[in-house]
Amino acid sequence: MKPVLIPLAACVAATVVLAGCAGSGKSASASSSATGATAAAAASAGTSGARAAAQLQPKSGTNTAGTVTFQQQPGGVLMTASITGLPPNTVHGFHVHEKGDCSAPDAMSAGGHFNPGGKPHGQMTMPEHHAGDMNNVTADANGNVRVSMLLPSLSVGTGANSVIGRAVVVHKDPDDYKTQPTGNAGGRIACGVVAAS
Ligand SMILES: [Cu+2]
Repeated sequence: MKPVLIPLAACVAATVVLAGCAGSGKSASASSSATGATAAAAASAGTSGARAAAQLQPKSGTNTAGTVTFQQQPGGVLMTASITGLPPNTVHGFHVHEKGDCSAPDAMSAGGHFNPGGKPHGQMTMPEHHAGDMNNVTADANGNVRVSMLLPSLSVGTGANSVIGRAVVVHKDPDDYKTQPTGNAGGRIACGVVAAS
């Protein structure tokens, strides 16, 4: 935003009432055109509004379960997760894996991180990361997670980066966002295949 140039005296309370001060609407149109560009770029990778979901099943002898939904949006894919049965106040690696196969008791059947671009593993905010890299999830005092993230490198339904037919995996340990290619997140404690919904 650049409205700092305008009548500062008239806008002394600008930090609080920015919208009121910038009555010209300049700041609003500037930011919306920026988002619009991102939107156009991302929309080509998926059908806007398309949805998919995965039901997480316990793996590796845990009671961890949950539901993960994906919806194509202009800036990426909006992922929402609701997970139960984690140890209280713990942090867990959380990724989309390449194979939609959760049949193994340890979920190793889901393969590695979903990585259609052949990138190194990293945090999804870093320039280079697997398309399936998501942020760690943190369980509350009751062992539950409710979180949403906008995933910039995935799509729903079309293109090489579509989540459909992949798997969502919850790990025992936190992802360090560095160790290649796994993030050193430990065993797989829940897994769900992603299907169109
Ligand atoms: Cu993983």
